[in-house]
Amino acid sequence: MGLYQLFVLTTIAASGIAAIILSIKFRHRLTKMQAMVISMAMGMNIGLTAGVLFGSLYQGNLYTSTLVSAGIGVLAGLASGIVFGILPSLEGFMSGLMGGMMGAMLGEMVSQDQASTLLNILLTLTTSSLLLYNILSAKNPISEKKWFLKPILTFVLLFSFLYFGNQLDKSTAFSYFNTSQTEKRHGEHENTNNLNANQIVLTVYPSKFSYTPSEITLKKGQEASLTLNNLDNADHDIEIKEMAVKKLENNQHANHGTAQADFHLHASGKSEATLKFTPLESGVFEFYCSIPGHKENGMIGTITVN
Ligand SMILES: [Cu+2]
Repeated sequence: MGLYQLFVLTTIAASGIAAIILSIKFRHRLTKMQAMVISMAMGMNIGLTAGVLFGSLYQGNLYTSTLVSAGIGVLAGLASGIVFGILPSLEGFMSGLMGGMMGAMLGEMVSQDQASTLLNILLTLTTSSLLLYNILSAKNPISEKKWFLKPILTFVLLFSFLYFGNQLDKSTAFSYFNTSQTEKRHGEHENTNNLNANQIVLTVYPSKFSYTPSEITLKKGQEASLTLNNLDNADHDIEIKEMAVKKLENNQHANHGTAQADFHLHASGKSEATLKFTPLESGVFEFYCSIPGHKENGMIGTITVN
């Protein structure tokens, strides 16, 4: 986990704790309806933020990120609503559940860069939601003393805090591990170009959402070996629909594609997989990654069979 991810996690934890303290402090000054709005805002925003964070950290493992984020969202919603009674608690619970689930899906499907941008927006929403306690409980916020200074000061403080967080290292989880493994694999493939022309290695670099190279050429009727060298933390695959091939050798990961796919090669995070096959018809075929969101992010290429 990078410093930025830790910053996001710490900020949502602090926001959750602040919500508990503020709920206790304001419990006699807010109506049930106002408390419901606040617990919904806290549950939803913290759930969404945690979701995008864990969805992007555990890319390829939506099950784990959904469970973790929904759990965090539910806790945050419950914690902010509990002192106000059953309705605000329920509202917080359901909003946290929904925020966590939706956030995890979002984090799973966007690239790391897009996730950082979304996290900045969601963190702003989360921390700003804490101001609802003051705003909703005030009899008439505009007529209070220093009504101008307070929001400006709050804005400057909040902005500086989030700006500082945004400068932190955004490299993703686990990048400090598995380095030796990656280097070893890198070495293995350094001379691929000098090998048999039909031994093709497609590399996926960390967080890049693309194949290198993305255009390959094969000879019809000649056996080819295609290796997916996945250096990313997330799972990736190569899927081709409607290309007639004869498969000569499947490795254990290679054959769990969708029913319509004629070609499917899957490589889990930080691993590689190879499939040997013979193309049986000529033409230009599109290949892509079948993991949700990856094709849309640019994991696409073409195979030309002559
Ligand atoms: Cu992929």
